[in-house]
This record gives sequence, structure tokens and C-alpha cells, in this order.
Amino acid sequence: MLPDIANLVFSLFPFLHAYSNTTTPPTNGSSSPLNNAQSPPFYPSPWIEGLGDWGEAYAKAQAFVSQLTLLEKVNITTGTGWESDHCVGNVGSVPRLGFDALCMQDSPLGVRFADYVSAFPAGGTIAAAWDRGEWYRRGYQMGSEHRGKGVDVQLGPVVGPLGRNPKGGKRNWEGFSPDPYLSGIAVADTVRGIQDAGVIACTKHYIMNEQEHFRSPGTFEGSFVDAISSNIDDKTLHELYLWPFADAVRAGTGSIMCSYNKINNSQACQNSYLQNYILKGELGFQGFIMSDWDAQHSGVASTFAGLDMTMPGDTDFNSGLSFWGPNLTLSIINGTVPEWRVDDAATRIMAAYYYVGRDNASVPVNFDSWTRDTYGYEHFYGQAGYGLINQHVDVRADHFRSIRRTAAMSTVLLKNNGVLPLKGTEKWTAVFGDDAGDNAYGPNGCPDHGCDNGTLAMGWGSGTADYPYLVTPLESIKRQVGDNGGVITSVTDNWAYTQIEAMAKQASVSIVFVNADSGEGYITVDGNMGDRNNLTLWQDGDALIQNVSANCNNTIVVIHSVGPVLVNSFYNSPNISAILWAGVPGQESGNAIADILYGRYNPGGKLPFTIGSDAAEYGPDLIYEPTAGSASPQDNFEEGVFIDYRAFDQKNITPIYEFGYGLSYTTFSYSNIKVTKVAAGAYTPTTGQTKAAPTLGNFSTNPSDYQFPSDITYVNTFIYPYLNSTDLRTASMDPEYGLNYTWPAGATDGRPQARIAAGGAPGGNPQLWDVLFSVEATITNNGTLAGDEVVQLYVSLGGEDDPKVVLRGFDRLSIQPGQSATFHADITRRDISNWDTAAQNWVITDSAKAVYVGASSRKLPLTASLDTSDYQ
Ligand SMILES: *[C@@H]1O[C@H](CO)[C@@H](O)[C@H](O)[C@H]1NC(C)=O
Ligand SMILES: *[C@@H]1O[C@H](CO)[C@@H](O)[C@H](O)[C@H]1NC(C)=O
Ligand SMILES: *[C@@H]1O[C@H](CO)[C@@H](O)[C@H](O)[C@H]1NC(C)=O
Ligand SMILES: *[C@@H]1O[C@H](CO)[C@@H](O)[C@H](O)[C@H]1NC(C)=O
Ligand SMILES: *[C@@H]1O[C@H](CO)[C@@H](O)[C@H](O)[C@H]1NC(C)=O
Ligand SMILES: *[C@@H]1O[C@H](CO)[C@@H](O)[C@H](O)[C@H]1NC(C)=O
Ligand SMILES: *[C@@H]1O[C@H](CO)[C@@H](O)[C@H](O)[C@H]1NC(C)=O
Ligand SMILES: *[C@@H]1O[C@H](CO)[C@@H](O)[C@H](O)[C@H]1NC(C)=O
Ligand SMILES: *[C@@H]1O[C@H](CO)[C@@H](O)[C@H](O)[C@H]1NC(C)=O
Ligand SMILES: CC(=O)N[C@H]1CO[C@H](CO)[C@@H](O)[C@@H]1O
Repeated sequence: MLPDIANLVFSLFPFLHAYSNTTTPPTNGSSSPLNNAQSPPFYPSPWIEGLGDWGEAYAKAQAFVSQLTLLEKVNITTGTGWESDHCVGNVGSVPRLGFDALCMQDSPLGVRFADYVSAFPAGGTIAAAWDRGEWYRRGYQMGSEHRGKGVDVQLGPVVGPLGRNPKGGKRNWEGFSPDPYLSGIAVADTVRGIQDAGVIACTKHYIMNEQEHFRSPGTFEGSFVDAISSNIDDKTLHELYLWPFADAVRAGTGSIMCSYNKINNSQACQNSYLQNYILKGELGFQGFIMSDWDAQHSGVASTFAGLDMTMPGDTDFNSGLSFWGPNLTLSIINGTVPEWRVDDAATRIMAAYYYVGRDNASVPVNFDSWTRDTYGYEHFYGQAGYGLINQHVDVRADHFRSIRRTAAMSTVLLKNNGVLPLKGTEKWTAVFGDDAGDNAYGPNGCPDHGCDNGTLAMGWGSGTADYPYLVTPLESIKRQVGDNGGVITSVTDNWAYTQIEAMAKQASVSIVFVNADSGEGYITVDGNMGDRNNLTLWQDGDALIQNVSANCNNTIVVIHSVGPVLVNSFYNSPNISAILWAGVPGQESGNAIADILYGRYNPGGKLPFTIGSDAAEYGPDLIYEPTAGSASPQDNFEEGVFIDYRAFDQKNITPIYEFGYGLSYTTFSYSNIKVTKVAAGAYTPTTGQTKAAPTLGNFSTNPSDYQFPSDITYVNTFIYPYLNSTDLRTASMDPEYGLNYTWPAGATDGRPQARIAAGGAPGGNPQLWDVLFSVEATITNNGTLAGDEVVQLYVSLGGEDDPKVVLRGFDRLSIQPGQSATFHADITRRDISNWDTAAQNWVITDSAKAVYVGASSRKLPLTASLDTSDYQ
């Protein structure tokens, strides 16, 4: 692992326009202007001020941190090392004040490494529900489960990756949607839900961690390859990838995790431009930045670049060494880092703690991540402190009910020739596919779910939780048919051709389950190193569908997948009577799909991504091989804002199923669009200065005050804040100790700093959320069944560089047959602004703008122009 000193190097140069002013025209590979892009320096790291509704939490945090000694401050910012304590991440405690060590725990869909917890639908699945209430409720329930286990910080939700390329591995299904607006609403509601339950949300991974290959420095085919660099221009950063993070910050996310990759060739966790300028400056983020596990690559450089908490704390897993811990103590007492910076880090952590009310919600940690045994070592890796470590507390409450409902609400009906809903009176029901049944190893039989056996209800990697049970489609359908006295048989071996053919010929209805999986890069499944190698179905799914449908003219296909899959081979076959996309729906999978198939729940989900007919249609491929001539693979985001439906629209490619598409068992008609202009003031850039950085208390510079206390039992490889020697160089164990006296200009400057025009409050300039237009339309259920319609509002920003349309509003309406409902959406200033790279602010351009309302990104029957003349 090489220390990345990009920030220091850049401080030697004037402010580089690495985040270029213009959208770069697509070019090939190394000739791209983005190739080897550099990230400009920005210092000092902004300190928390209590902006927005953070005032009270800030005051409490400051009062708490003011009581702390330097060692105690270092303790709460530094992780204690991998597998050193109960949770996947733990910092030190403050025993003197009775303050327990904070516990950070995966994952974005439930409590990882624990029993008696729920396995919720993944983010990329519930995005398809397009339902704010469900997102909030899921967040609240996940937060409650974490709280019940003693977790302080839930490591979720995910909006990085956004999903630039659907082949991108684990993090795509953990996140919501490649559309930034949809992701932004989903992340904000999830954050509010988690934090209303009294647990700190950690929105991650900041930023542009769009693929698994090369995300961290490592060995590839025998040679060292440095972490991949996502190279991006300023406009694309703001209009696409940063957008949902701004929503998360505005919703009050208590923490944000910096990612493994580099951005413009500077490691995310020490990228001063993205952490100091963009996140803490422009977005006014008041919480703390935590590193992804081992994503910290330097000590002082990351401290100056805005990192507030290092996870899991050690340089490499179980090295017993840390870039912080003793090194952070040293960097303060040797005068390199000003005290206000560590005070700020500690205050941000404590402010998040008070902001979500953990002072009233906290229970002691009652589980252990590293074993399910009831008794064991408190410090697993160091094998110290034997005792009761797993109390097996059941935290699930009745969450299974909403898990089932949300999974049904997230199911997207892609095709239906009238066969659905099934009556339950079908003479012979045949179920096919490995994806219909159980995993022979059990639902949690593959570590971190790193296999594709049995029905797929979550991807693999750290973003998972153990199932309390997994209801398979086969068992739910069997129960349904059995209750009706019907006949049901199944073949779950996809390669049992003879049996498949024989059974399909008999069946009055065949239901075929197929899937496609992805996950985190440390596990390879079927040759897929986290990222998918292709967009086709796994387990020979296309052949299975072909073998069944060739013999049965009433074949229903159900797809469980982490994202788009290619359906070319079967979607328009006349024998395929219906197609459903069910995502990765969590523990109630079978019940939810049976609810849809048998009409107990009328499907209303819509695709949160595009289904094309070729992987290349989505834009640049993932990088699967190192880039010649660069230590870091150079991933140039040349396509700008044109990903997913924006790319299909730009290139005039007709997708098979477009973004926002989804059918119901009823039908809806759209009429009467009405646009009302709302009086709003002019947009005023934020001006003025911050206060000076507060310094909370003082510290001794005498090394003997920081030595290991004689009464502490040293736990092997545990990271402490103490020094092992009174000689500072010896204590640092760093051969380069004291070598670099020139740190970035301004890094130690605690004087008042100029505010940023586009900033001013959490999320950015508050006037960006001024409502400029309100839009209404009438939606009529002209069918015969009650149903939900996800009504979508798109805006055309009108510029040459702009996508044809961008999503800017939606609502999921339940409408009775023959009835109408009024769709209402507000259009904010932000919704119709573009990022102006020269002004470094949002502007409403003079291009003609229009609003569209309809059922998908390509079915937009209603339109009106937006008169923005007063707002330019
Ligand atoms: C730091 O945290 C560790 C682990 O919780 C604890 O043993 C130690 O006493 C703490 N040190 C200080 C100075 O509070
Ligand atoms: C201090 O940090 C350096 C890297 O900057 C590392 O090599 C060294 O082991 C660390 N020292 C301790 C005591 O963890
Ligand atoms: C699990 O899946 C793998 C890969 O598809 C397959 O080779 C293996 O036989 C399956 N194991 C069981 C027990 O189903
Ligand atoms: C795509 O990947 C899956 C999973 O590894 C594999 O089963 C399938 O055969 C691959 N498809 C093609 C066309 O190579
Ligand atoms: C399927 O074929 C059967 C027998 O030819 C026919 O009765 C039935 O209507 C067909 N069903 C569909 C959905 O086309
Ligand atoms: C409902 O309205 C849609 C859109 O106008 C139309 O295509 C459809 O035919 C109507 N359905 C019925 C049953 O009238
Ligand atoms: C610090 O001292 C303890 C106790 O003497 C020792 O076990 C540990 O290995 C030392 N840590 C480092 C990083 O040298
Ligand atoms: C201060 O301590 C830090 C952390 O060990 C080290 O990187 C830096 O070189 C030291 N600076 C001086 C001036 O000794
Ligand atoms: C970008 O905009 C700034 C501020 O207007 C200007 O100074 C700079 O020259 C521009 N850079 C490029 C590459 O156009
Ligand atoms: C720890 C550290 O950042 N060391 C750097 C000090 O400066 C030299 C020369 O610029 C670099 O090579 C070291 O990596």
C-alpha cells in the first residue's frame, strides 16, 4: 500500500482546472482530456459550525469534546483495528466519562454478521417502488434493528456508485438508481428513517466508486496496480454523481464514507477538493467523514484533507499499526496538525451522535460480528476478554410484514398478455429454475452470500445480512396451488432438459425463475470478481426459458437480478405470456412474488433503470485490465451526464424497457396538465465568512504524558492512542517521520474563511430548494381493478449539452377503478438549474425549458413549457 501524496504534490501548482469547465467531447482512452486528470488542493478543512438544524447538536458536542483530553479525542476518531472489537468497526472509548466505544456496523439492507435480524429488500430493488413512505419505513425499521443490537452507525445507505454501468458490482444493487433525482429522494428518506430510529446513517461511498475491479491498490496478474482513478469534470460531478449526496447531506446524514478509489488521481479519503471544498464547504456537511475499510492511505495528509474517523483503524487489517492512533497524537504534539483539526473531527462525530439522539437511544452492544457463539473473546483477533458476547437479541419486531409488502410494491410487471393475475384454478402449474428453490447449503450457507445457488434475494459481499428465513417462490406457489387443490410440479435443475421438456408440455402455466448476481470484489462467483462480466442471465437462464417456452405457450418469466439483464432472446416470443422483474427482494421473496402472481397485490413498481438490448448501449465498459502507462487505471467519465436513459435518449437507441416503465393489472390515462408559477425571490449567492476554528481545551507537549498507562492490559493488534516511546520518532515507527515539513498551503489556517457561493447550509445554498413552479395533472384509473400508478415528471433543460429529459418529480398514487386522482409536484430552482463551471454556481440558463408528465421516461403524454424568464 503506497501512501498517496497527490494533495501535497498539487499544492506546488496553482489551482488546476482538473474539474474542467466544459463537458469534454468523447474521445478514446488515453487521448481523453480527462486522462491523468488532477484534483486541485483545497485547505483548510472546514470546521463544523452548527449550520441548518445542527445548532443544538453542535452545542452539545462542543460541550462534550471540551471535556476531553487529547488522547480521548484521538480515541474517538481512530478505529481499534480489524476484528478487535464486537462490530465491523469500533473506535476507542472514554472510560473516564463513561462513554462507550462507538460501534459501526454493515449493512445497507440490515444488520450484517448478526442473528435474529431481518433481511430487507436491497436499495436497487426498493427504488422500483418509487414510494417515499416505504423508503422511510424501511430506513426506520433497519435503524431500529441496528439500535436494538447496540449499533451506533449503520453503514448505509448507498448512492455511490450511482450505477454508471450496470455491470458494476456490489454497490450498484446496494444503491438505488442511476438516476440522481430518484436516488436523491430515496437516500434522503432512508437517512431520515434510520436517524429517526436513533442511529447514525453513513451515506456511502463518496464518490464515484463505480466498479469493483481495481477499487483498491493491489496485485493484478502478478503486478502491483494502484487504485483506479475515476476522472471527471466539474459539471458532471455536480449534475450527476454529487446530486444524491447533496440530498443526503440536506436530510442530515450524520456521516459519509469516503471510497476506495481515486478521483482525478487523488485518493478519495485524502482528496482535499472533494472532502474539504465540495462536501464540507459547498454542501455544508456537518457530520463526519469515515474512511472505507483500509481506504485511508496517509496520516497527516488525510487529516488535513478532512477525514474525521479512520476505519477500521489499522494501516492493513491486523497490522497493529495506524496512520492515526499514536500517529495522530504525535502529529498534534509535534505541532504539525493544529489542535482545532482533531477537535473538529471529534466534534463532528459527537454532533452526529447528538443529532440523532443517541444519548437517549443507546444500548450496549449485545452481539459479536466474528462468531455466533454465545461465549467467546470480546476482542476476537487479540483473543482477550472471554465472556458473554452474543445475547441473540431478536430485533425483528413485525418487520416481515412491510418487507413482504415493499417487495411486492417493488416488483415490475414488464409484459402481460392477459395471463396475469393467475386465477389459482390453473389445471397444472409447473415451476422451473434453480432460482425458484432453496440453496442446498442453506440461505446463509455461502459466506457473505458469495454464491448463486437457489433463489436470489440479495447480492454478495459486505452489503448483506443473514436471512432469518428465506421464503422461496416455489414454496409460496406450492402453498397457493395446494390451497386451491391444483397440481404443481417443479424442476429446479436448469440442465435437466428431458424433465423440463416433459413437464413443460404438460403444464397449463409454466413459471420460470432466472437470475443474475453481483457483489463485492473480494469474492469471485462463477468468474465474476464482484462486477458482472456480462448482462446476460446466469445459470443458463436463457436456455432454460427457451426449453420451457418451446414446449409451453403460457410461460411466465420471473427475473431476480441485481440490475438490468438482457431479455432479447425471449421477451417478444409469443409463448412468453408475462415477464416480471422482482429485483433482489429479501427474506419474503416467495410470498411477495406469489402476492403479485395471484393478484393479491396489483403490481405498480417501475424500472429504476433501463433494459437495453446490448451492454454497449449503456456507454463505456468497466475497466477490467490495467491502463498501460499509468499506475492507476484511468477511468475517464467522458460520457458526462449521459448514463442510463439519458444515454439511450442521446444516442437515439430504443430500449426494450425504458427507465420508469412498468405495467399494472389495470390501466391509467393522463390528462389536464396545469403549471403554476410560484413567486420566489432571486437566487443570492452565499457570502461572508465563517468564524475562526474553535480550539477546545489544550494539551501538553510532553511525550511522557502520552505513554501507555501501566494499568492497561494491552490487547494484541488493538489500536490505542498512546505512544510506546518518549522519543517521538521511535514512537511513530515511521522512517519518514519529520521529513515533510511542507504541508499544503493553508492546511493549518484556522482563521475565518470565505463562504462558498453555492453553499450556506447542509445540502448547498438553501434557495436551490425554492419552489418555482407547481405542476398538477389528472390521472384516471380507466381499468377495472384498484391499482397504483407511479406518475413521473420530467424536465427538458433545453441546452445543447443537456439530456433530452431528466426526472424531476414523481408520486405513487393509489386509484380506485373509474376514479381519478390529482398528481402534484413542485419544481425547485435546483430542478431546472445547470452547474455553471465558471460561476461555480447553479444557474437557470436561457434555453427554453419544458415539463412532461407521464408513465415512463418515454411515455410522456402531457407537456407544457416553463416560463423561466423571471428567474435567469
Ligand atoms: C481508549 O479506548 C480504549 C478502548 O476502548 C480504552 O481501553 C482506553 O482506556 C481509552 N483511552 C482513553 C485515554 O480514554
Ligand atoms: C505511523 O504511520 C506510518 C505511516 O505513515 C506507519 O508506517 C507507522 O507504522 C505508524 N506508526 C504506528 C505506531 O502505528
Ligand atoms: C452451487 O452453484 C454452483 C455454481 O453454479 C454449482 O456448481 C454447484 O453445483 C451448486 N451447488 C449446489 C449444492 O447446488
Ligand atoms: C455471463 O455470466 C454468467 C455468470 O458468470 C454466465 O453464466 C454466462 O454464461 C455469461 N454469459 C455469456 C454470454 O458469456
Ligand atoms: C396455448 O395452446 C393451447 C393449445 O393449442 C391453446 O388452447 C391455448 O389457447 C394457447 N394459449 C395461449 C396463451 O396462447
Ligand atoms: C385507458 O387509457 C389509456 C390511455 O389513454 C388508453 O390507451 C386505454 O385504452 C384506456 N383503457 C380503457 C379500458 O379505456
Ligand atoms: C506498544 O507496546 C506494547 C506493550 O509493550 C506492545 O505489546 C506493542 O507491540 C507496542 N506497539 C507497537 C506498535 O509497537
Ligand atoms: C509529526 O507526527 C506525524 C505523525 O507521526 C509525522 O508524520 C510528522 O512527520 C511529524 N512532524 C514533525 C514535524 O515531526
Ligand atoms: C474555467 O473558468 C475559470 C473561471 O472563469 C477560468 O479562469 C479558467 O480559465 C477556465 N478554464 C478553462 C479550462 O476553461
Ligand atoms: C510521509 C510522506 O508523506 N513522505 C513523503 C515526504 O516527501 C517525500 C519527497 O517529496 C516523499 O517521497 C515522501 O513520500
